[in-house]
Amino acid sequence: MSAGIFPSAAASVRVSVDEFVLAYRGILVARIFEEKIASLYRAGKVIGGVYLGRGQEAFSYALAGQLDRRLGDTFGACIRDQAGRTAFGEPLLDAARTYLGKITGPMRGRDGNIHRGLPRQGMPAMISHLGSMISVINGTLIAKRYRGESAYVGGVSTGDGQTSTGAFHEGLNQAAVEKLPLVVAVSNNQYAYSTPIAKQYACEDLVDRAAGYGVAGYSVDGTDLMACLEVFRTAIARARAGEGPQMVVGKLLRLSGHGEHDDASYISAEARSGRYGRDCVAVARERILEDGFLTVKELEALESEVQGFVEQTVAQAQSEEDPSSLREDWSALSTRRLIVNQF
Ligand SMILES: Cc1ncc(C[n+]2csc(CCOP(=O)(O)OP(=O)(O)O)c2C)c(N)n1
Ligand SMILES: [Mg+2]
Repeated sequence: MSAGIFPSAAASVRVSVDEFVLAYRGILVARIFEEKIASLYRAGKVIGGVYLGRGQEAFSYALAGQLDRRLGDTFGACIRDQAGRTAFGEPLLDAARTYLGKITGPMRGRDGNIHRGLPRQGMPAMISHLGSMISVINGTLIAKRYRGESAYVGGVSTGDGQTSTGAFHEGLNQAAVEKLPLVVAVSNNQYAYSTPIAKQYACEDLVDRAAGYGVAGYSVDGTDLMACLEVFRTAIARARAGEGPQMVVGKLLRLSGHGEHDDASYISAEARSGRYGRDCVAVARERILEDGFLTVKELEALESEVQGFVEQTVAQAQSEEDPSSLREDWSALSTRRLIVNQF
């Protein structure tokens, strides 16, 4: 299970059977949806890159699915957070429309993959520059503080590579100094593109860095949905209770290339066959059956409901209108008037 600076706190948290099954459904939606998007990409139907969260769904869901928009929580997603985005409340149809470049999508066909957001609902659009989302989420928290709001938490998703950027350091240090209710998730998937962690940092475990910032640190097996749910529940509760920033490092493996254009041939056989190379969806499924959370029949019914939901969502997006170059003005806002006047 989870271990770190507060192992006993995580151990005292209880996740109910219903919550676990709901979480399994959440990670399955993301997995099936992304498999579908990957096959559409290979069929040439997706313009732009496709970056999957395969193997990271449990860790992603466990943070974003336990934040609470009704309390004013905010979430800064990263590239492998399909599970977290959906769990936080982004309609799956928004994601399908974005990948397919549809005019009906939140980006109106301007972006083909992951820079969408729902800022009014607490999910700012993702910034590509690694580490920068921490400052953005800090900003949402400081704004809430100025407005006199209380009980809100900000979650932000990062990766191992991002922990070495200046933006990550500045953002986490600011959150610590300001004692912001921030939960930083670090998906340590053992690679930043093709760079292995041995070439990224010299400390034994990334969680060791938390102490340097003066923030609480937790380390968790990111392939274990139950452990992830428990550790994030603890971290979120502590942040909400005024105990300052929390940093959770999940050990896992990216079970795909950096993007679908990358065959990931550089990932070592040792990493693939190790404990953290396990597939979190398969591990959660096994847990459901082993602990009798659902019968085989109930589980299969849930899985076919999810399959149908994803297929229906993607089919709807596929049937919708593509943007028209004659009607759409895609110029930068600053030059829009100029272009419009030319017509
Ligand atoms: C500041 C910055 N440098 C480089 C990049 C290019 N880039 C995009 S994703 C990526 C790898 C990120 O690695 P990690 O944080 O471990 O996340 P992962 O892709 O493994 O999920 C890089 C180098 C970037 N977007 N921003
Ligand atoms: Mg990585």
